[in-house]
Amino acid sequence: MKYRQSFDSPSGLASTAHASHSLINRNAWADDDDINRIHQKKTSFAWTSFFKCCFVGLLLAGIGLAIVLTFWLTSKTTATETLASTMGITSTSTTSTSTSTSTSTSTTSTSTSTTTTETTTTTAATASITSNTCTSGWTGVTILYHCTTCPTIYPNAYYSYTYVAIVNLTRISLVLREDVGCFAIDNVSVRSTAAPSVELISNNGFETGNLSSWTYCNPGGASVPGAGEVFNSLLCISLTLVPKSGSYFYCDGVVGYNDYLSQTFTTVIGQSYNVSFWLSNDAGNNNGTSAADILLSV
Ligand SMILES: [Ca+2]
Repeated sequence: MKYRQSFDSPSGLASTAHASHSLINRNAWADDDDINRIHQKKTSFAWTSFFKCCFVGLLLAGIGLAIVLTFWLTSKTTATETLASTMGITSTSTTSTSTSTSTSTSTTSTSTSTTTTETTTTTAATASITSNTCTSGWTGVTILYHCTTCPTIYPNAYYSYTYVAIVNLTRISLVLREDVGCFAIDNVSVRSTAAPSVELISNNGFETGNLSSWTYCNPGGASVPGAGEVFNSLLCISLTLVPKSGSYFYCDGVVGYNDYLSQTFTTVIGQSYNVSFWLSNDAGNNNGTSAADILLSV
């Protein structure tokens, strides 16, 4: 339509030329618009790309941060668990040590209480004893310790008594029989309560190695009479009988009859005395073939 009007008249040509110029201008404008639109599109595309890149970058940074946080939290949790585990092991070890100590203390206490057996008699009663050549003339007999079918006494047991003197010269006697094994006696002691540092019995621990200061009597002619002995002597072989102090003790394994070991000491009438000794027996309960009497007489 535009080309047919340009052949109708010159004015039409001019008009056509003007129109063509306008068209060119329009086309130029149109080109400018296109360029602007292209720029706008490019700019829009650039901003869009920029925002996309930022979004992708932020997304990747977020993922990276999440990974880092995950590793950090995981390692922290692991470290905490390791510490808790270590603390648990330490606590268990301490408890075990405490229990072991307590058991050891308890055992020591039991052993100590078994070692020492103390018997105290405050009232002295008189008794009659078998009359023989050893006991002839004895009166005012007070029996401190007595047993027949005597029990095993191990280790050494401590016996202590209080005695009120009735004369000025008092006798202490160890009357024993042990057909199978042996008795052992050590540290026979008599001390006045008024002067407790003074020992009234001589050779009371048998450390002379013999029976000096003592009177031995064997009325029945029994074999294997008692004697002051060193530990594990040939006369009274034993792995269990031991002196309470020093190297010697009185060992008596007399067979068939009683024998007597006595010593006298000076006393004051009405005065109280502490009488004590350590006794052991390595062959108890052997069917009535053992007996022991520790007694005082005048
Ligand atoms: Ca001794």
